[in-house]
Amino acid sequence: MNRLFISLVFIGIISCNSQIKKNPLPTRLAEEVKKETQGVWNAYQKYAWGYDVLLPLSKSAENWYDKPLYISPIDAYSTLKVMGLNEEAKRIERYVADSISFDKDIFVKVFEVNIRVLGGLLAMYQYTGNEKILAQAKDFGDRLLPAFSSPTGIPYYWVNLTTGAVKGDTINVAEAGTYTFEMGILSYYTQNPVYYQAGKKATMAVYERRSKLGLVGEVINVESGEWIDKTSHICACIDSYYEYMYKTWIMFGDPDIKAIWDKSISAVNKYLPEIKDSLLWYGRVNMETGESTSSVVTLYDAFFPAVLALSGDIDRAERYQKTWNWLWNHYGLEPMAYDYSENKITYPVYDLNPEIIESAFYLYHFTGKEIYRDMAKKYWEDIKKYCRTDEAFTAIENVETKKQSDYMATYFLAETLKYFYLVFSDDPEVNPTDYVLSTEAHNFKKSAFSLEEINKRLDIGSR
Ligand code: DMJ
Repeated sequence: MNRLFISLVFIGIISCNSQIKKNPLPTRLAEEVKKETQGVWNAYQKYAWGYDVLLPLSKSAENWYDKPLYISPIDAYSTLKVMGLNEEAKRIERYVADSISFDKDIFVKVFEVNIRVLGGLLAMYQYTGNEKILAQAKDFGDRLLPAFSSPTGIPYYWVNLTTGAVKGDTINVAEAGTYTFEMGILSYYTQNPVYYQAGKKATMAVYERRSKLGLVGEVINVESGEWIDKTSHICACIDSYYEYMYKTWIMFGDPDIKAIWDKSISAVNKYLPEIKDSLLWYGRVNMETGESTSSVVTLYDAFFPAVLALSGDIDRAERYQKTWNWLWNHYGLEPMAYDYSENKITYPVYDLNPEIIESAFYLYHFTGKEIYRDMAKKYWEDIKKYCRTDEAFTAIENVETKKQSDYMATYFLAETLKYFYLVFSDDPEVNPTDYVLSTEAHNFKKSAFSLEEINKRLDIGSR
């Protein structure tokens, strides 16, 4: 009896220990990521408060334009909230509500500020319900709208935030068609369909110019709608055009967008994949002939396993993530551009980009396989080893020499650190089933948007 009791206790201890030990890393790592984020945020406040970007090596700051748009804090807000860094987040909310104005006589890149500034403001409103924040988001959205006044509906590259003047009639497809998500949320919150309809018109205008094969090119003229570059791929310069089709569909249920996703993804999966040394790559082809034009890919492409997994194509997602994981491990960080036929780097920088971590997070969520957390763990160790500075993290000039350069992109706070935190957290509240994360990782809870209201406020079905 005693022996049985002792054995049961022993077994109990073993199984209890094994439960505790089963996954000791993730929570500890999530805490570590949170601590590092706090450190990075302190460095931003110390050296760059009021500016767009922190320069971690020179401990100074820089703006994108002549005047600041506060891009780092606005972009960082949702990450701070996800990690429960509420005091830090509150300071940003107060600052945005009471101390900043977007009435600035500067030309801004419509695509970049839409995903970072408008997306960040909308996430801030979602968390706070603060009407002053919504007013800022609406004001900013209104200042972007003149960009969509081209004959095709595809936005001009630049818009002046004060005058509404536009310039830049040549734009890549990511910059042309990545608006429906933020603009849709702005339409929902303001009950005015004008924003979503502008974003949707731009996406449809690109899609309607697809080739007979169902592919789009890389660069288009916003006035004539003519293709300037007919190279088709999923790399940087097109990437989020596809990402927003699927995410817009699951967020707003717009059947027009679902239809173009279905057609587009089948063309992409038909013409772009190429197997090299048993690894799956998505290369570059001519949009009209489908013939291969280049095997140079960009590290941005590592967003695609996440989108594939989200759309239910787990098999392709896992195969493609394996490719990116191979490349990461080959160099200990990813190069910005790589030629998979020649096995050589064509552009050696690593700018603290999030995509491969994002995909590890999605795949861990959808498959539950520990290998994806292990991948993320390796990326985290490498980033700490090579990109860490005494107070923050910085970009790498060359992934072979690992020489650091002096720049911490705003998406490092918005995306990279957030995805690390989420993949290392057990059962996180923010996950790809309950939330849709924008291309800049701003997270929005699906159940907070009612389908009936979406249809009304975004005017879905009006085309
Ligand atoms: C981010 O700013 C966005 O995810 C964008 O869509 C492309 N990638 C960068 C970060 O690499």
